[in-house]
Amino acid sequence: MESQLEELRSRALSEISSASETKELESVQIRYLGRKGRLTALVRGLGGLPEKDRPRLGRLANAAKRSVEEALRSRRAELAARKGDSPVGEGRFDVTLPGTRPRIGRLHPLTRVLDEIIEIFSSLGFTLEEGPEIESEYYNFDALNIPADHPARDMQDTLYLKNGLLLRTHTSPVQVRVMEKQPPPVRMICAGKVYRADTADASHSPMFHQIEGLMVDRGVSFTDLKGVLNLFATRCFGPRVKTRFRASFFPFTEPSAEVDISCLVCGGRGCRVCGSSGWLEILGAGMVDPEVFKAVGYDHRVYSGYAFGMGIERIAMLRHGINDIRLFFDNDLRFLRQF
Ligand code: 2NL
Repeated sequence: MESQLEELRSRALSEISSASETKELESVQIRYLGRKGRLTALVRGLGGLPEKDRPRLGRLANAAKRSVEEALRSRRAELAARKGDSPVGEGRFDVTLPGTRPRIGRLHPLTRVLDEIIEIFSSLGFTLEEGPEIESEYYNFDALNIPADHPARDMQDTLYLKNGLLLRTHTSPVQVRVMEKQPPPVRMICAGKVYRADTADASHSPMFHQIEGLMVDRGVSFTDLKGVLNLFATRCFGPRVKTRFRASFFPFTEPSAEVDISCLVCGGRGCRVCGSSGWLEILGAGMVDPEVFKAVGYDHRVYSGYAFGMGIERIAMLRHGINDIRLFFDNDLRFLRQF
């Protein structure tokens, strides 16, 4: 009996220490300590022994049970710690390992270019103004001297809403609203989203961003416009950049110009990016048409002014060599993380 007990105990212990899963431990427990377990059966068998042997063998049997129970407990703890499913068990984590660095967000490339342009004009005394993205035909077209039959008003170009409202196609209505509200002098810029009925492709997006500027006072001339835009071009694209003013037409300015900078890629010699012309168009500008002043109640015989407008995506694409406007709106982190 004694040797049987010792044999069961040592077998149980060796099975416990070689168990590599908690499940195995459970089956060992059942096999030895369960209702029909071997150790349990042996203890039950004590009843049939002679009276004088019972106390001693009873103590031995209980000691064997306790040592098996204790071995099960400690092996369970070991396995749990190794699996890492114990809350704070040994070996759960190595505090000396380097941590995972949290990813830090950043500003969108359009926000960065926009902030920079705003800073350039703020430093020249221009205020930053805002206005609604949902506009009336009056502020978006009529007040800007855009005729009723102008192609820009077509359903194909403008996104119309109910009740004669529309999504602004440029930020100019903001300037009209500011002029209506306050007398000259005005020296302002406005920036924001504008909308066109365009299908997205590499160079079109139904929503994009514009920044416009307006200066109105007595004696404002085209020379003032050239000075401010030349300064803008060098601050935005670097001190070596040259500008070129080409005659153009807008219904709301007269005279009007389109402004080019010397190609950022080839420096003006001609390359693929500038289409071998050596020049890149960056904005449109001109002297505010007297018809616009009439609409807002400014006396065009006393005041003159200049205005300009540019697409922020276009500026950002030129600066960073980006060839598809849709990249700005895909929110693909592989793109955004490069800025
Ligand atoms: C372009 C050209 C331009 C203006 C915008 C303007 C606004 C008022 C009066 C007169 Cl209230 N003009 N804005 C003038 C010339 C050009 O934008 O190519 N934009 C992307």
